[in-house]
Amino acid sequence: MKHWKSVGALVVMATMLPGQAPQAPDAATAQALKKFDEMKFGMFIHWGLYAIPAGEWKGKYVRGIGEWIMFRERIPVAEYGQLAKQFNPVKFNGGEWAQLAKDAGMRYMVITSKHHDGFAMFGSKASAYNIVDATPFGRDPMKELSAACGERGLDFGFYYSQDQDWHEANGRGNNWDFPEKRNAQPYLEGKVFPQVREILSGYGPLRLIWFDTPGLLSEQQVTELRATVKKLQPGCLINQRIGHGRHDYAQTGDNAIPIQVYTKDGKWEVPATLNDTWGYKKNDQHWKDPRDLISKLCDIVSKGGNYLLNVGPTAEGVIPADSQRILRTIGQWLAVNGEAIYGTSPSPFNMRDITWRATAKPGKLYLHILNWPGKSLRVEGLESQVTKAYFLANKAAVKFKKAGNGYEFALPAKGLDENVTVLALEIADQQAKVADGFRADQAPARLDLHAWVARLQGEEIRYDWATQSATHLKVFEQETNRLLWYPYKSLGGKYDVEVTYSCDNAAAGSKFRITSGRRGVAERSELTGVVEGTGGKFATKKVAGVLTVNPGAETINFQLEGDDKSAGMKISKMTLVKRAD
Ligand code: JFZ
Repeated sequence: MKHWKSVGALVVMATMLPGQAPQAPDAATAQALKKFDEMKFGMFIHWGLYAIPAGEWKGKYVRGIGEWIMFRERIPVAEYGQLAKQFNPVKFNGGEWAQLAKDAGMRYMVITSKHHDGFAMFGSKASAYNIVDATPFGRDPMKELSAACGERGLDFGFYYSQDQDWHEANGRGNNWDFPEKRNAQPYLEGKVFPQVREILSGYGPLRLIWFDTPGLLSEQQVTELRATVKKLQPGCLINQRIGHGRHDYAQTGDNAIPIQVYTKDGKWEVPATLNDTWGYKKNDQHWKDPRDLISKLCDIVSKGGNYLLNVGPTAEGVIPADSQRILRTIGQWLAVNGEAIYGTSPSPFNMRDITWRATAKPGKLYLHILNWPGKSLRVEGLESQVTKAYFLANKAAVKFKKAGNGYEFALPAKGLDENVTVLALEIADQQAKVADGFRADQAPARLDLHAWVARLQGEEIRYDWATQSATHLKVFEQETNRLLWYPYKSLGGKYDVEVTYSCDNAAAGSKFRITSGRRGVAERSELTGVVEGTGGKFATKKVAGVLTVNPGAETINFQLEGDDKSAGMKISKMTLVKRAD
């Protein structure tokens, strides 16, 4: 699958760097950003013609994300376009989708108005390649959906693929039907600007527009695109994937969560999947555990982000039952614990392990207990006086005492909630005072990068809750499974590295590689080693050499290389130990 990396992804990734300042907000944008920050949790929907093949082409399973099937299989426009004649989502019901989002505790919805395949999922005058004119369905589902969201008080927004368009000779990406040479301007003028005006005019107020994979548009073109949006709806937020820093708020990579509180570059959002695809794939049953997703919501919000969680409806217009089950479980948790999520500010503490996370409101701290610590919880570095502590789940008072440089809370033997139990604290200060070394903007000198905090990339890799480690580190020629951590300006300097893992003696011997840097940029730091047998028990091993993490580093990676004899190893964490030099 060489083309996947070389043609599409790489060009795109290299421009997807965090750490870009947003545009200075005018009044309408500032007000929208405030609302957006309060919402914390939204529904992403990838829905289009790709839901028909659903991850299979001509009887063959196609690896990778479902909405990329046209690209991966080099399906000619004429052939892919035939799918429109079959697209008839008779079971679509906008009210049900909006209600599901509401039941999940989501506060906004973002749906694909046009993905990279170029097919408009709304009635478009600018291109006949749209759901009203080209399908037997003949309806505009986006009208119904935007209205249904409005009725339920959910904010609404559109995803729009502005640069990649595999249906158009002058859109980016399709080099199997069209010559490589491309002139983006007529494509922008003929399709993108008119369609963007259409989606901003016919569907009520949009909270945001979600552009994607900016790639190769010029700064001038992107500036014009931004102006097109703001002229019609000044309060419509623009996401970072518009490119050239013309955004109002940022995206992390998909399923990529910063390792620490991250507030240096304005508001950000984590787009994430419930399984391993965005567009529906019938074979993808790798559903994430609601406990994991709820914990990730707490983790993201405590670091300053929003969580945009995706569903991929079928070609009939149905959101898969497993997605619905998972989302409703999250909603039940939020119905009890939403006070600790919506409208909160990020943690005043840095993140030292995966026991708890914090969010804050004036005079209050919420401790989200992700991994039950037993009969007491120690919170080091909390200097503000605690006046009251209680669980959100039952309002029962919790005993506490000052201990060392912080507090100790007396807990029952087990959590009140099988997912995350929230302990609310009332404190004597409006904003918590935190001791030196424990504050959010200070990285601990010994920093554990837990597997749970990493993005686990690849179809085979799994997180094992029992041992809190990642496993199935399969090696493939082009898309090796790996762990990726995102420092996002929280680290800088030289580090000794330790890896904590277990490996059966018989499986030992694969080479591993740890890198820090930016994809596609020369100045990378890299360490290698060999996986040792640990008799199946967890052990901490020092890695030879020194890892340099510069403040602009996008990721820190761990992966196997060459063979994957040791794929079944379990990695629980990497520890970065700051060097004096
Ligand atoms: C893009 C799309 O190509 C994909 O189909 C989906 O819509 C997703 C939400 O966005 O894929 C990306 C874009 C950026 C990164 C990763 C995948 N990134 O910055 O890491």
